[in-house]
Parts: sequence; structure tokens; C-alpha cells
Amino acid sequence: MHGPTADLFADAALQQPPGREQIGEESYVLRGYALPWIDRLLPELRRVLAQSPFRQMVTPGGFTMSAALSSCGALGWTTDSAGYRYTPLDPRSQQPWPTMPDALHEFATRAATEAGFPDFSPDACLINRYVPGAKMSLHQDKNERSYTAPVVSVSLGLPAIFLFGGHERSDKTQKISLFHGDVVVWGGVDRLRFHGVMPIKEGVHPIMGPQRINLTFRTAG
Ligand code: MD3
Ligand code: FE
Repeated sequence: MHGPTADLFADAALQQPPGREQIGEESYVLRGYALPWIDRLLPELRRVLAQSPFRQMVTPGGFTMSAALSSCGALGWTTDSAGYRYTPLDPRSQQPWPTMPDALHEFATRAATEAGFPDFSPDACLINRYVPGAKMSLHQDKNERSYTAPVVSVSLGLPAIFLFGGHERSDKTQKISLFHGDVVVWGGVDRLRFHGVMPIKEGVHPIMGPQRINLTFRTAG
């Protein structure tokens, strides 16, 4: 077969479904997927942060993280001199983390379904805040009890350059730009790949102001 028909099929085979970019064997960027949800998500996020405000945490090695963190859901991720772990209590208040708002849970399960993970039910939502200059060094997420569930992340505010590496720290990384409203779903074989965030560039986002907030939904327990 020759001519325009053959080209049409060749192109179709290379294309992702609209708005779904594959970035790994089982990982997808859903561009702008959160935009229709923003007006439902932000008030819930504000409620969560009023109860458990952002705080900068210290790594077991004694370094203060440049990103500030909070959590909602049954389990929240924390770090201090004793190590990285999930806890049922906010160490700052010694009270349970704020419950995960229904809108956040529903959002995360729908996004996961969109990427081929229809059974996702997160029990932890980690909330990272980056001001310009803040970054996250290359790491693996290894504190969850099981790695069969995917991770769903949503980027809000200032853009970021996300670094997606391989299974060894020294593996080459690909750079992926993430913008306000972008959602990424990481599953299966990609779950333990090294990843990080380059220092956030100076700027002011029209809705979120001079910051980037990233939510990651996980099955931790
Ligand atoms: C890829 N956060 O909180 S979210 C983290 O933008 C973290 O705040 C970054 O890495 C951020 O641990 C990236 C995307 C993400 C989260 C978990 C992953 C990517 C992942 C686990 C495995 C592979
Ligand atoms: Fe991570």
C-alpha cells in the first residue's frame, strides 16, 4: 500500500489517545486533566492545609528539604532523624492527618482509571509545596507497603521540569515539563524508577501565586 492512506495508518499507530502521553512502559501524562477539577480541589486543599500546614522536614541525613510538606488521608509521609515513613498522626499536631476529601479521592481514582488502573483507592495524599529555587533530588519512592498500586500526581501553579530516570541512580534521565493542571500516573514496572524535580524557576502563577504545589496520591498501607 502506498500514498496518503498508508501514511495515515502509520501516524495513527504512533499516536496516543488525545491528551494522554506515554512516558514509560506503564506511565502517562494526562495534560490538563485536572483543569476542570480545580474549582473543586482548591477549597478542599485549603481546608486540609488549615488543619495540617506546610512544614519543612529534615532527612535522616540531617538536611532540611527545600520543599515544604503536608498530607491528608489515613497515612501521611514524614521524615526526621529517625527515617522516612508513613504515620497515621501528623507529628506536628500529634492528631490524625486531615481526612482525604471525597473530591480528591474521586479525582485520583478517575485519573488512574484514565491511565489503565481502574482499581486504585489511595489512602495517602502527600502535598509538596515548592517556592522558586526549591527542588527534589533524584530518589525512589520505597516507603509504601506494596508497589502494585500506581502513584497519581497533579501539578498546580508554577511549571516544573520533572526528571524521570531508570532503576539505577546513574541511569540517564528524561526531562518532562509539567504545567498547572497536568496529571501523571506512574504504575507497574515504572513505580520504582528514580525521579526528581529541578529547581523551580522564579515566577508568579495567576491562580496559585509564586509557588508550585504537587499532590501525590498513593496506596501506602
Ligand atoms: C515516579 N514528588 O513526593 S510527583 C515525591 O513533583 C515526589 O513533588 C515529585 O517525587 C513532585 O515523592 C514528583 C511524581 C512522582 C511521584 C512518585 C513516583 C513520580 C514518581 C514514584 C515512582 C516513579
Ligand atoms: Fe518521589
